[in-house]
Amino acid sequence: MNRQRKIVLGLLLAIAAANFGAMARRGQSTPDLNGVFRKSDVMIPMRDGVRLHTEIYVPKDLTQPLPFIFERTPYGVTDDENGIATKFAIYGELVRGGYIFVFQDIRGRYKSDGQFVMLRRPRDPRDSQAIDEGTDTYDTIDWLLKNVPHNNGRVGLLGISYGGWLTTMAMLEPHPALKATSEQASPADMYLGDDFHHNGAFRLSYGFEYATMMETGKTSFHFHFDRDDTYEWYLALGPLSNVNAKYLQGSVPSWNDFVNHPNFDDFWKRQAVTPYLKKVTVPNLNVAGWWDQEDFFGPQKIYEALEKNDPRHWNFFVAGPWNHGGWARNAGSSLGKIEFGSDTARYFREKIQAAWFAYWLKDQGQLPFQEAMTFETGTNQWETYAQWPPRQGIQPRKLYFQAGGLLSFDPPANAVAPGFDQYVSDPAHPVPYRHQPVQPTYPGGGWPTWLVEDQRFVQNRPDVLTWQTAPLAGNLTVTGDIVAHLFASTSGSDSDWVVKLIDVYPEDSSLDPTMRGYELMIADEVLRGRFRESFENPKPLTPNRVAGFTIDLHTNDHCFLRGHRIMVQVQSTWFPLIDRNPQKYVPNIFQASEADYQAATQQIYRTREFPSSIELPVKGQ
Ligand code: PG9
Repeated sequence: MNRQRKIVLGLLLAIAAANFGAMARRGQSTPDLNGVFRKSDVMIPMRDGVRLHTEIYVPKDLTQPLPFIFERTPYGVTDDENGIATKFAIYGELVRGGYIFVFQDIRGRYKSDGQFVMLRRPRDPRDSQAIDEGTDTYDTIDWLLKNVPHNNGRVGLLGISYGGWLTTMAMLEPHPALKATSEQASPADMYLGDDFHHNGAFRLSYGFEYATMMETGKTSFHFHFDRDDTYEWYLALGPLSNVNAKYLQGSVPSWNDFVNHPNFDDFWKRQAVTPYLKKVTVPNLNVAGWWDQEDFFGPQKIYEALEKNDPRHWNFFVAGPWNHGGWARNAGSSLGKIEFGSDTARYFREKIQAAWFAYWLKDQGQLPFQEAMTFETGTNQWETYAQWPPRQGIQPRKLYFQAGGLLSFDPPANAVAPGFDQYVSDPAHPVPYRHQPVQPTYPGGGWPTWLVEDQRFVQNRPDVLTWQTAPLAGNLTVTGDIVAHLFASTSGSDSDWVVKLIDVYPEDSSLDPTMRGYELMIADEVLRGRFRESFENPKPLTPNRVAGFTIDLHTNDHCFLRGHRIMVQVQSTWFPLIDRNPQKYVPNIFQASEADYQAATQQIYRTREFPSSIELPVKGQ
């Protein structure tokens, strides 16, 4: 290519890349890339004859063979008014690096042939005829290498959430040309911790709205709620059996699966991806957001599973202050009202993701870090670690619940009567998980930022209990796994326990007035009491008998700053995020009747014998 053409192409790329961020922020389509790429729209045949719709973008004036950046999606490869895939909105930094881009609709979605199956199980590799998302990726890569000229024989695959899961599937039987992957917010286990359930508690609004979105046609569909506040709609719905009786009539396969598999049975175990991840087959960058409202559990568990067999040191972990996919869009300098002091998402895209693919696919530069890199919120700085979660310099310490709503590092001294705090949990008046009105999950609305909403909106409800420390005398950083140990009883025979770890901002006049006293949730989780001993074999709780409940609040990297308080809230409903527990044991909550739902008195103990606490991995003490 002559020098002049090279300069023109370079300029076009630079202008395009510079415009991406601003345009994506304004919700507009990407700059016109017709001058930059030659596009082809093809139907690629898979081994069973099914053809998948694929768009390929080759830089017009390439000077040397280039690697592929490949993304597969169930949400549609749609084009903007210039005929360019809207996917480019998140790829500005990679466009600048010079790659051949490939975007594909997966089986049964949008313009691809075949049948869509929600999180299709991995195939049995002994069955040479069997297909799964991994074989579709394999077959596509094979076709690309043979049919797209000027490729350098290397492929990088990435995707967020469903796309992250598709990426993870491709690692099971990888094509030899697949040289780097980045699973980003991939679900790992839909029963234990991702979109559809957490610890066996059903994620009602997400499960219902996502299943109907994906399984009502080939393109995404949004259920029409006849109320503005979906909290009211779900409450008026009554027992879950009304979903099929009144609305779906058995037509949505995933909903039927929820109903037919209320426990952690083979259905969920075969769908979970972690058991298949026996070794690291491709260099992989796992990416998680601390406030990911959908799949925060997944990337942590995938990293953890792969890490057990990573002899070539190919498994990496990044986490930052993002919601679901927040690293791919915008600057990432804030989330809701929370400020991070720098453009964390842009940093990820430029310094981590772009560097990652350049290293593995083009032999350029260095790896951006050695093992794990996380953004420590509070102090708002990037940190690197030799392992995740780190062990060195970390001391597990327990914060105990005390009388008078206090939390302290001293164990409760004795069984001061009554030795517990209590509330009445009434399924007829469940605690909203976010400010009302609760708009539908997709599109738009408050869903993407609900995890950073100020928790004061429920603090004074009689069915939400609160304990907090005195203002901290110095910074306190938690880096690693946070675990709640509750000792609790219920007057019912089943109960949900929701635990929230909160950073309480000081009433400090130097702060923006809306941030004074702000209650920012740092970690949160629910456990359905029936699964206290086993997710496979639920058991009723014995009414009014104290039992221990261990609730993993997952890893984190957060500094509670001097002057802030640490708070814990406990409640038994979180609606309509989580379906209401009838609080009376029934074998399958999806078949509970209206009459099964009953109020229950809940007691949280804080005595020497039953010392409820939160275990924190405290750094540097
Ligand atoms: N969280 C979404 C999802 C992934 C996989 C299965 C079900 C839902 C997503 O954002 O793609």
